[in-house]
Amino acid sequence: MVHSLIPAPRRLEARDGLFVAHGQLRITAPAAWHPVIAPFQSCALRVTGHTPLLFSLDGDATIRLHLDESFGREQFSFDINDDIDIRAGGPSGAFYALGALRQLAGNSWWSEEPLENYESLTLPRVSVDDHPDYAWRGVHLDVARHFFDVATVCRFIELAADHRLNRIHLHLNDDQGWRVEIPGWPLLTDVASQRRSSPVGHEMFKVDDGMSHGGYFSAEDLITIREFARQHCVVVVPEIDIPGHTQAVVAAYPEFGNTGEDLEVMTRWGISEHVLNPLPATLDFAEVVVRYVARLFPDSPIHIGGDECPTTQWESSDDARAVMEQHGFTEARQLQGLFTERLARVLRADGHEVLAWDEVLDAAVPEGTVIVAWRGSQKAVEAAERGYDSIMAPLNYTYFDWLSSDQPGEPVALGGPPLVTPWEKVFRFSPLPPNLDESLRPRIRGAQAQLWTEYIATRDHLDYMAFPRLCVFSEVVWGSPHEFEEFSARLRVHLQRLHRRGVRFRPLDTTA
Ligand code: TNX
Repeated sequence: MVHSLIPAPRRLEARDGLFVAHGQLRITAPAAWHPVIAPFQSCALRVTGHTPLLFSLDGDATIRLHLDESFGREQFSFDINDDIDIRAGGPSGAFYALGALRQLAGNSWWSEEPLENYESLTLPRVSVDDHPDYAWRGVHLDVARHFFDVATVCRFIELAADHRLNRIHLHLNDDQGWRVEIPGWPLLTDVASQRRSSPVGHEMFKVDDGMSHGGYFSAEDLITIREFARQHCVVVVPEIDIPGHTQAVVAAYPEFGNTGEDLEVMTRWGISEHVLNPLPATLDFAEVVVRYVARLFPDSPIHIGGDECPTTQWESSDDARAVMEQHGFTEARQLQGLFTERLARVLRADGHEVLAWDEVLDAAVPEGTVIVAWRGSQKAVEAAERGYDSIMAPLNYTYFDWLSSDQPGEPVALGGPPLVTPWEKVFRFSPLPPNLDESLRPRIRGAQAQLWTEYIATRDHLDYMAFPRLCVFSEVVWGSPHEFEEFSARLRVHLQRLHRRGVRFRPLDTTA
């Protein structure tokens, strides 16, 4: 047992005795790291009753953080003796080291509320060295099928960061809702952000709740999320999903659709055939919207969607056929490449890296686009062989909207068995596709877990689907999975921390 750290450290050496610091802590750290130390300070205030004093100059301190230029940015080591010395390669390394101290310090350090009886900081005397295997350790959250407010998204980011995940991919639009205010396009919020009804229970029973559901983020909201994430060393990756999954857009602006018919925002789950048309005005619109969202996230990669775009309407549209002819396309599928190429070009000119779901590989894809491989690890292999980097998001391991078990009593989820992903299975996931040539290994940036929210409408349900699978995923993508029995023992201890934090995780042994 390595003091139940999750993810497990590369190296941990335990010594005898405890470190105890009474009263107000004093911390020294490079000034540039102070913002990411703030979350630790708030936590220490809840536990000790004092906000730790934070200085940039070396001096007398309980916790001293130093830059080690030989370290990777997320790498860290620490030594707990009479004081605590932390070395890190950058702010994230420092943040993760302090996170590890919170795990070592005991469950009070996970309390959401100030303690009734303040405690000292008590730690085992250990030394730890750690670094991740993968740069991209992500979690995706669908705020389109069900909208989650700023507070819920920030809490989710905080929990992801506690597991050293460093990317949150926000899925901001879909057939069933548009979730971001765009100046000049008021109907995206007035019309597309609301739906009249949602399915009750499983989609296949075709029962409606008849209750309107909606919501959207203002620019200010997204900046709040972005800055909160930054303080937790998480990069927000916004996604505008185009040209498919856009029935809500077409409901608001029928001129961007293919049939001109009067539509409403989709009230059932599944894939709409109402996709964007490939006409110049529509591509202009897509460009304006995506660049606007991207400007709110100047330091972020931008995801342009591209999944599941049915071509049925393009095939029977004269306009679409004319565009095909103009480009010399022989298949409607190629029209999707017009969106991918245009958006990738302008976003890259604006300084962003561009991501897209693996379906974009079926039409033109500019060099440098990063492929999010969801239909299976083979898609990452294909991307790598064609010269693209990719992020592993295979549905059979990383779709946490799938059932947690095949036992009765699980809340309704996307599919029935065999669409089941127990936490034990997540432990067997490897971000490296099994049949990837060794030379292509650097093309795998990392992996991410997906939380699609057709069947997840509340924060408690989100907790249940995300945890403990996200804890397991964090260990795998950090790159330190141990032996299963040892890991499960560690996970049990870790779940007590999450319990203290108020997380409504799925109990490990419950089958009902
Ligand atoms: C496929 S994965 C989708 C989503 C659904 C999800 C349900 C992907 C890029 N598209 O639209 O929500 O399956 O698991």
